[in-house]
Amino acid sequence: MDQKEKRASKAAGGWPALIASGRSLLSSGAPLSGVRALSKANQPDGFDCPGCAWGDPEHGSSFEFCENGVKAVSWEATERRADPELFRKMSVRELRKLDDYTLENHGRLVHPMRYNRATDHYEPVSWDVAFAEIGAHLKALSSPDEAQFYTSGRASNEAAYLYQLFVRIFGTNNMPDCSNMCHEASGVALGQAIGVGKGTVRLEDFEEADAIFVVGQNPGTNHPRMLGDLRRAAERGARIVVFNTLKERGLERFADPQRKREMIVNGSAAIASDYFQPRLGGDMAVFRGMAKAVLAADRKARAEGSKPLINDAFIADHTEGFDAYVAAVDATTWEAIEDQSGLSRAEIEKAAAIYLSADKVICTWAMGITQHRHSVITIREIASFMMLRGHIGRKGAGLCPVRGHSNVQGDRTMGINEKPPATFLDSLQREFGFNPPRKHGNSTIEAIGAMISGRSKAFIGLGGNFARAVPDSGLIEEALDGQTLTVQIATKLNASHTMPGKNAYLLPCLGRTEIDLNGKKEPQLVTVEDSMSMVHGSAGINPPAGEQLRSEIAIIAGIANATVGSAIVDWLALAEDYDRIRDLIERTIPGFHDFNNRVRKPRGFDLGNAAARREWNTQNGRANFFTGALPEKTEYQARADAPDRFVLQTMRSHDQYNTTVYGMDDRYRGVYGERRVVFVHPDDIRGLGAAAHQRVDIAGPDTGGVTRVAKGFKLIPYDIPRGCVAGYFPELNVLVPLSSYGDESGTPTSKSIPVRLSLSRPGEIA
Ligand SMILES: Nc1nc2c(c(=O)[nH]1)N[C@H]1C(S)=C(S)[C@@H](COP(=O)(O)OP(=O)(O)OC[C@H]3O[C@@H](n4cnc5c(=O)[nH]c(N)nc54)[C@H](O)[C@@H]3O)O[C@H]1N2
Ligand SMILES: Nc1nc2c(c(=O)[nH]1)N[C@H]1C(S)=C(S)[C@@H](COP(=O)(O)OP(=O)(O)OC[C@H]3O[C@@H](n4cnc5c(=O)[nH]c(N)nc54)[C@H](O)[C@@H]3O)O[C@H]1N2
Ligand SMILES: [Mo]
Repeated sequence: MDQKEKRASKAAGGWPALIASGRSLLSSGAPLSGVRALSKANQPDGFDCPGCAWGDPEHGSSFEFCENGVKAVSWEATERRADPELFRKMSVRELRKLDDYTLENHGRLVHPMRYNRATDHYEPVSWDVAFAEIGAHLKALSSPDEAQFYTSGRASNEAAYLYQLFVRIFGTNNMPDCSNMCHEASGVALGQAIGVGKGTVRLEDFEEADAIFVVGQNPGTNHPRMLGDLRRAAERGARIVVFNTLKERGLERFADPQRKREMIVNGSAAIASDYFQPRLGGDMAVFRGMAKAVLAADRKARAEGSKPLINDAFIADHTEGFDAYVAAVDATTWEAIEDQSGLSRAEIEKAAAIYLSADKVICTWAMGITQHRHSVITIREIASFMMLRGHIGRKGAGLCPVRGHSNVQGDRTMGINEKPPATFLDSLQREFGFNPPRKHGNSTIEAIGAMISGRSKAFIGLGGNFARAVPDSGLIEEALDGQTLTVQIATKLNASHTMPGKNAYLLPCLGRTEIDLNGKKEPQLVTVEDSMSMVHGSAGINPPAGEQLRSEIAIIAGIANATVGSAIVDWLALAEDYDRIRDLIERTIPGFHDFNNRVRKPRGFDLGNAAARREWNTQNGRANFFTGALPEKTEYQARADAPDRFVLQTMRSHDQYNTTVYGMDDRYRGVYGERRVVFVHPDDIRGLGAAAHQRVDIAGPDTGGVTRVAKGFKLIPYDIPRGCVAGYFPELNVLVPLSSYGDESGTPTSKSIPVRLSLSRPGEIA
C-alpha cells in the first residue's frame, strides 16, 4: 500500500474502498461482466445484490456503491472454474488440506459431480443419474427424520418455498438453517415482545429519526449501504449512538465515494456522535441502566409538575407488564449494571439523555447482540426500553435487527423453519392435501447432535458452508463422513464439500447475477425480501458460468421429483415457470396477494409488519415488557481472575463473506496480509508478559472431553475493553463448543467464548 492509500484509509469508504473494489474486480478475472453486473445491482431491472440484506432506496441513483457488494458480485463473476479436471487431478483428501481462500479461489463449480469412495475423487455424473440416486438414497432411509435439510440465506423465495414443500412432503421438519446461528434470538425475542420476529422500520424511517442507536454491529464492513443512511441522518443532525465493544473505524468516520469533494480532500465526516464500548455480553445491563435513568428523569419531571417523559398512553393502550418491568429495573442496582456492562453510570446516563432528547428513535443491532447466551432477554430488554416512549409503530422510530444473508428473512417467510407455526402447516395442508409433519425438526445444533450420535444418515445443503460455519468445526468432518448421503448445492468449492458422506453429490447452481433461462427465451425472475420486509424481483444479467449449471429451483425440483414423485406437486412444471411457484406462495402465505404483478413493480412491495401498525400478534394481544432480572453472570464476569483469562468474540474481517475469504486484509482495523490474529488491549498484552505481534495459542473451554485450541495467533494491540479479545470466524470456530448456545435461541455463543492465552512455542507456529 502506498502512502496516499494509507492516509486515505483513516476513513472508512472513500478512495481505498474504490481501489479495493477495482482490484477485486480485476482479480476476479472478469472485469467486464463484473462492471456490467455492478450497474444493475439493486436496480429495478437487475439482480438483488448478494452482499447483504439492507434495504434499497426508493429513488436509487445509478447504483448504490458498496465496496463489499462489489466483492460479492465479482466473486460470482470470476472466470476461474473448479471443473472436472480439477477433481481428476486432486483427491478429496488433498482438497481437504487447502484453506478456505484457496478452495473458493478455484472458481465456479460447473459440472455435477459424484464422489467415488474407492478412488477418493469426485467424478462427473449426469443430472438425471444424480437425481435418481439421491432420490433412491433418501427413500431408503428408515425415517424421513434421518435426513437434515440445511439452508443458507441466499436461496430465493421461490427456491426456499419449493425446498420446504418438498422436505415436508418427504415427511420431516429437519430444516436447520444459517438463521439458527445468526438472528434466531431476534426472531424469538421479538415474537414474544411484539408478536412478529422481524424489524418494524422501513428505510424511509432513517430519514426521520432523531436518534439511531447502533448496537453490536459493524455496518462499515457488513452493511456498507447502511452507512450512507446513517451518514445522511448524521448530516441532518440526528444523533448516532454506537454501542460496540471494539472501536470500529467504519462507524467512527466515513467518506462517501458518491461525494467528490470529500474524496478529493480525503476528508471524512464523523458518523457516530457518541461511541460507547461495553464489555462482551454487557448490553442488557446497558439498556437496563438507560431505562433506570429514563424512569428517574420521568419521576423527577412528574414531581416537578412537568410533562411526563414516558409515553403513558402507549403503555396503557398497547402493553402489558409495565409495572413489573419498572419493579425489575428498580431492583437492579447501578453497581450491578456498571459491573456487567463495563460502562460507568455517567456514560449510561449520557446515552439515556440522548434517548430522552429525541422524539423518534431507531435501534438497530446484529451479531454483537444475538450470539450470546442471554441474547433473547437482551433483545427483550431493548424492545422494552424502546416501548417506554412508544418508539414502535411510529414513523421515524422502531426496532431494526439488521439481517445477514441477502434473503435470510425471506427464507423464513417461505417456511424454512424447523419449528413452523401451526397456521403455516395448516395452510400447506389445505392447499396440497397432505399431512405435513407437526413434530418440530432439528435446528443447526440439533442436526449436528443427530449426525454425531448416528441418528442422522443424510445431509442436504442448499448453499452455505455448514462444516465451517458451525461450532466445534473440528468435530464435523467425522459427522459428515458418517452420513450415508451428502448432497451440496453450491456455486463454489468449500470445505464442506471436502467432507463427503459415503455417497456424495456436488451440484453446481446458478448464482444471483446470472441469467436463468431454463431452456426458455424469457429469463426467469426470482424474488427476495430485505431486512425491511420489502419483497422485490431479482433477475441475473451475466451469462451462466457453464452450460451444465441449473438453477437452485430446477435442482430442488429434480431431487423432489425423484424422491416423492409428482402425485401431490408437479415439480418439473413449477420449475419451468416460476410464476407458478409464486401463485402457490400467494395462495398459502399471507401478504402475497397479486404477487406476480406486484413483484414486477420497480421497488417491489412492502410485506407489511403487524407490529409496525401496532397490531400485536402475541399470545395476550399486547406488546410485552420483559420483567426478569439481568443474567447473574456474563461469561466475562464468570471468567477466572487471572491475566491469561479472557472472553473471545469471533467476527468478520473486511475481506470476507462469512466463510468466504476474499483476501487477507482487514483494512479498517489496520491488519494486512494475515488472518491469524487476536485483538487485545495493550495492557492485557503486557499482563501476558508479551509484546505486540508476538504469537499466542488460544485455548477454548475443555468441555465434553474435547480439547479446543487454536495455535499461533498474532497479538494486535487494540482499543477494546480489558479482558475482552476478538478474532476472526471461521478460523476460530474450533474454539466454540457445540454445547454452548443461547437460552431459547440455540444460537452458538460465538461472541462470548471463555479462552486462555499463552505464548506460542516458536517451533510450533504453523
Ligand atoms: N462484507 C460482508 N457483509 C456481510 C457479511 C460478511 O461476512 N461480509 N455477513 C453477513 C451476515 S450472514 C451477517 S449475520 C451480518 C453480520 O454483521 P455484524 O453483526 O456486523 O458482523 P460481525 O463481524 O460478527 O460483527 C459484530 C460486531 O459486534 C461487535 N460486538 C461483538 N460482541 C459485542 C457485544 O457483546 N456487545 C456489543 N455492543 N458489541 C459487540 C463487534 O465488535 C463487531 O463490531 O453481515 C452480513 N453482511
Ligand atoms: N464463530 C462464528 N461462527 C459463525 C458466525 C460468527 O459470527 N462467528 N456467524 C454465523 C452466521 S451469522 C451465519 S449467517 C453463518 C453462515 O453460514 P453459511 O450460510 O452456511 O455460510 P456462507 O459462508 O455464507 O456460505 C458460503 C458458501 O455458499 C455457497 N454459495 C454462495 N452463493 C450461493 C448461491 O447463490 N447458491 C448456492 N446454492 N450456494 C451459494 C458457496 O459455495 C460458498 O462457499 O455462519 C455462522 N457462524
Ligand atoms: Mo448471518
